[in-house]
Amino acid sequence: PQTVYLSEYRVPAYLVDHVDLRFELFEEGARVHSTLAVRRNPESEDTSGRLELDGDSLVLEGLQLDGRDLEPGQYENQGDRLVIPEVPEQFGLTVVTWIEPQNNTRLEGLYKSSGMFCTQCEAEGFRCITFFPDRPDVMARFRTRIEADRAGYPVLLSNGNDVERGDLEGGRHFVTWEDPFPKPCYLFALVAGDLVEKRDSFRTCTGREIDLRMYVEPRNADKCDHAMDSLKRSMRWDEDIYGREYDLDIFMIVAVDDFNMGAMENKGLNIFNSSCVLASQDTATDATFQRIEAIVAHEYFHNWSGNRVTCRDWFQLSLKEGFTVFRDSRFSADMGSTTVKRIEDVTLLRTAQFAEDGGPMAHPVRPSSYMEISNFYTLTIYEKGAEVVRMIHTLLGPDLFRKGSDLYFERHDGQAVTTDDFVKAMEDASGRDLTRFRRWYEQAGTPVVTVRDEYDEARQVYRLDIHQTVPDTPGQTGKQPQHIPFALGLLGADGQPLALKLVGDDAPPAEQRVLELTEASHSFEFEGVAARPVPSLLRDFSAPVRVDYPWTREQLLFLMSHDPDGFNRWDAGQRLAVDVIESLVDAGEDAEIEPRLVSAYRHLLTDEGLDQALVAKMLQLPSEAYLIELAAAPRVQQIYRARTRVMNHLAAALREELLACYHRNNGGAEYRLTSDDIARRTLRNTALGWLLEIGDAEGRVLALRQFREADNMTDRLGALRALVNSDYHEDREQVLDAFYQRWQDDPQVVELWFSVQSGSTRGSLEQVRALMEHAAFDWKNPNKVRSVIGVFAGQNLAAFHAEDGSGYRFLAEQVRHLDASNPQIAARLVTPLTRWRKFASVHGEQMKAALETIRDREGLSKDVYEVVHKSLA
Ligand code: HT7
Ligand code: ZN
Repeated sequence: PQTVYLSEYRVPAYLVDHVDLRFELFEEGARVHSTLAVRRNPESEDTSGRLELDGDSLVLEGLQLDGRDLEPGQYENQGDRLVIPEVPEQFGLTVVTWIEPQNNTRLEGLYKSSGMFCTQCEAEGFRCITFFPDRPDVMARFRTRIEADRAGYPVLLSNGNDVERGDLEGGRHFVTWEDPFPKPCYLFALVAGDLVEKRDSFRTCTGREIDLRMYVEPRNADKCDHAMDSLKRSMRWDEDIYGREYDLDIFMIVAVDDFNMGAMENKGLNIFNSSCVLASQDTATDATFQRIEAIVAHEYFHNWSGNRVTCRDWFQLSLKEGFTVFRDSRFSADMGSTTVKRIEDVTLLRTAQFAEDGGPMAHPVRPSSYMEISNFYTLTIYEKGAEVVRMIHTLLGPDLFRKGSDLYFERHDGQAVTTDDFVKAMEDASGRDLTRFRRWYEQAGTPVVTVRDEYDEARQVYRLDIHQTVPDTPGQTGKQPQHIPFALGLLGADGQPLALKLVGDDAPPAEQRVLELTEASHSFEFEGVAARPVPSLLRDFSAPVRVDYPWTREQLLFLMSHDPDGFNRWDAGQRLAVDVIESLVDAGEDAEIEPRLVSAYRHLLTDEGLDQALVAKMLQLPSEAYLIELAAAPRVQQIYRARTRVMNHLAAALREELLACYHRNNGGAEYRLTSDDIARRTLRNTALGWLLEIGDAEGRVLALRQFREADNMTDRLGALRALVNSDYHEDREQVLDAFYQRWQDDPQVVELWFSVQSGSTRGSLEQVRALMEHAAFDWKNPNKVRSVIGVFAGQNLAAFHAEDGSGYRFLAEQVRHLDASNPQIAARLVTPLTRWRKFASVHGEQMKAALETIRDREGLSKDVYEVVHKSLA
């Protein structure tokens, strides 16, 4: 496969002003008539007169230029490209293609899911529908006519407004849609199916009434309210916080079962993976409700950050994704608990994005090359990209940041631009120089910030020496220092924050400072410090870096109870738990477990005056994945055993407190989605999980009762998970069976049922293989593949890293199988194996061998080829 380079970007030679589409949909395929109004781009240096259009898996049935058929000698159909060597300055081009959506298992372009037609065009799916300049800097107005059988497909949707509809011969009908906003073809969408419509409306800040519509299969009609409410909250929030008003008269959401990602922001017609939009108290957990709110918001926010202002090319993907994740994250924080949301974001970043940034696929937020763009929808582009925008927000402050975003939207409305244009708007609006800050977009790798401190009692000065390095990553060495906003505070021995005054700095004393690190090394001296303080570093995780500071356990315990920064209080607890677990990895079975960890957890469980949402987070031990990420050469079985030992020890020592916590939080009240209620449910289910972990008999009775009596899925699944992760084998089988009997007709609940089992550390590889034989497992459905195979490799780490290498061989086998039908999902699934260099010798070699079996598969897709070859290089 070919590599595409950012340095080779050229403006398009031809622009398309208008696209007229006509879809004839049939059971045996679809005919697509596309008429393009094309003109030469005056800004292009290419004056050859040669037009090149992208295509993929298309049968060309007709080609006309300005109404005249082109003879075979006048064009060249190269399969992935249609070339017309000589075209006029301006012309109309009609292309007729035949495609087979019913056989499209890649789920790119036009495909069928549960009997309905739907599209996924980002990033390069439109070329699977018709020949077209499939690049985001070609923006056109679309008019789309859809024709289909009326009985089978009563609902026909596309972008914009419906302008005409009517009947056709043979029981068929049509609807025509017109989208007034020029857009790249990746935002095109079409849906045809037998769907029910749920309606609502939203009055914008200027008094326009927007028609809100959700389209779902009839059996899901009662699962739309939460998404609809989330949508209205998002629309209001974007007006309040960013001054962004919705622009069309209609906004539509469609749920489809087979979808490669979470959702897609097509203009005016967002398409969602069913699991990311449908919810009811009975079928969705708190986490699902929160995820839906975040994704609905994310897709809606794209209407401005992505659609009105789009990307010039796919190297700029983080322009829309990083910014939009930042926006949805602030929205979720505003809707719930800011600290909890920050903890969740940082947990994902530190566990998975840091791993990506340290692995073979490491790439900058703005990559400079790729083979397959679908492989670059990564945690680096999304989550690190959001952190980069967040740092701009921290450096500028909220008012100047808003000025910058206003300028960005105003300056670039209707354009396809770059991440640099975004930074420039922020610079111009604020007057700040972000030259060095741009390195965050250019350099891959997680910076390491080393902090050492010294206290001078005689001068009453506390000094911090801070040094940063950015590690080498594939293809990038010798990196420059980055511009890091480093928030910190100092605590006195009484636990009170000190007023910070830097030597030689006129700024008035403050309890928190954001130091700006721009050089490799800095020293900061704080004056008037009466005694050695405890530093609270990188508050609220002000930059996506690793901090290296020689924490003592005393300091961590101190911060756990005194730090006014909620995030750092949680982080101190995590660091302490990591330290305790790591110290046990090489110790004997009888090594003592830090008694102060038990007292700290006891305090968390018993002090009801603490923020219970934060407590619920603080009680979660660092995950195995995070412990593995932190280790230089992780030995997974030992890490797993050490972590389990600590959990069992805590559970046994705190049994009474856990039972009290369970009963105290055993509501009985009406199910609500406030952060208090969510914290309560998290606490009681955490307590239950720990009690079952040690096989507590009373815990077992409570779990069985909760499973039977729960009036919501969070509690029902909490009880199920606790029992599945216990040694009560009979109960385990019984509840699993009862659960399946009750929910087998609901695919989203069956996905939960699958993942509870495949992610259970009590489960074996044989059990996972058995799940794949289950009637509900479906290779064609990405959610099922993820919930069984993906969850096994990502969460059941002791089994995945089994000493005999069986977990690795299993994953390789599934990737080889899936690659033939859905390369995008296959390439994502392979990720855990790509980290083979990190693991101690035997494991690493086994992982590498498994990767080689994938590499050697004949007819490997471009998607999997890129990931496997780069990770073996
Ligand atoms: N912008 C959307 C990306 C997306 C996607 C990318 C590749 C393959 C399939 C896909 N489905 C959706 C989702 C988002 O970030 O909003
Ligand atoms: Zn997005």
